[in-house]
Amino acid sequence: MTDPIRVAVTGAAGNIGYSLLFRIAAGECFGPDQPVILQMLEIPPAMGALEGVAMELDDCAFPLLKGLVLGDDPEVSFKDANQIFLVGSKPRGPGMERKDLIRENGPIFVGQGKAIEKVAASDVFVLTVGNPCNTNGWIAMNNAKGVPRERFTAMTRLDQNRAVAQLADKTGRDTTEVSDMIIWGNHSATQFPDSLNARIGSERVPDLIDAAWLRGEFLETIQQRGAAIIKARGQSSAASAACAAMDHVRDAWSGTGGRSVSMGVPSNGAYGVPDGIMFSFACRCSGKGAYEIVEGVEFDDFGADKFAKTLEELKSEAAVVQDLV
Ligand code: NAX
Repeated sequence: MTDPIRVAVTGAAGNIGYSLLFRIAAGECFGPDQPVILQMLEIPPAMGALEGVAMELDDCAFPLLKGLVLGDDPEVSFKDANQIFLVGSKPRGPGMERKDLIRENGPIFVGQGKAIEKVAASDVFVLTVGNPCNTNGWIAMNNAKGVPRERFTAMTRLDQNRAVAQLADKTGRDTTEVSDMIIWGNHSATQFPDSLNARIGSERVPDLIDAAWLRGEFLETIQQRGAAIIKARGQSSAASAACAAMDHVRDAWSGTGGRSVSMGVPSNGAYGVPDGIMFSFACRCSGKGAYEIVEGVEFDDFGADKFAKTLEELKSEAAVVQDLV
């Protein structure tokens, strides 16, 4: 049998962790032939809950699960890790503004970035889910300068999946027929879900759905979907977030062929996004965490304006935590 890979998950006793860990252990992320060792990080007050999660993982007797490591020290949890899901972070408290959340959570990703550089495997691939995920991923990346920066990414796949589902629903088509539905920029309300360049089967979305809906209701639904789930469920998206995290990592590890997917990745200057900013682009993955940013996508004036706004927001988030990188 293949050697196990080490998969670290932070915030492992949280809601997303609870959905994510069992699916990874079942082989849904790395395939049915790839054994895994799960290395779970929590903060001291949550260690009791983490013990409970570990007991449940044991109780599943997963054939692919070859070990569990529990801890509150990133240098233990990230030791020799090939894949790291940075999920753990503090939720936004009452009356807290986005910039307060950035300042509150930023330091977590300083320490975790340093630990990744120090102890993770040389092929480590990192997905940041904890919000604000683009900026948190950017902080971790900048505190791990010994790790190739392309190995740090942030999650906008949930937004992409939401957009795909909305387009399929609107046209009565199957979700599998929707392609090139890319989220550009920040995982926040300024994100730009670009339906103009999306396709359903061989047809362009703007040829199938009227522009007013695409620019209005569709855009708003995707941008505000997270808030709508909180309102309905009383808790933020967890199972769908875990599903998207697995989609992101599965694609990065296995490759997407010619398919484009949305990933927050450090800019290489493409589309005029300043070098290093953790921006969601259209990416094609070639496996083992390698990917390229798809060049040459064109936007109309509406799209260019949305693109500029989400870029501005990311620049201003970076300015708030400049001292941390
Ligand atoms: P929970 O509050 O249920 O769980 C978070 C867990 O992280 C807790 O168990 C907490 O003890 C732990 N934690 C806090 N600080 C930590 C640290 N320094 N090291 C390790 N663990 C730590 O939140 P959950 O619903 O699981 O969401 C986790 C994060 O995902 C949040 O920041 C949330 O905003 C973000 N999300 C990101 C999404 C995305 O698309 N990028 C969508 C879903 C979600 O909103």
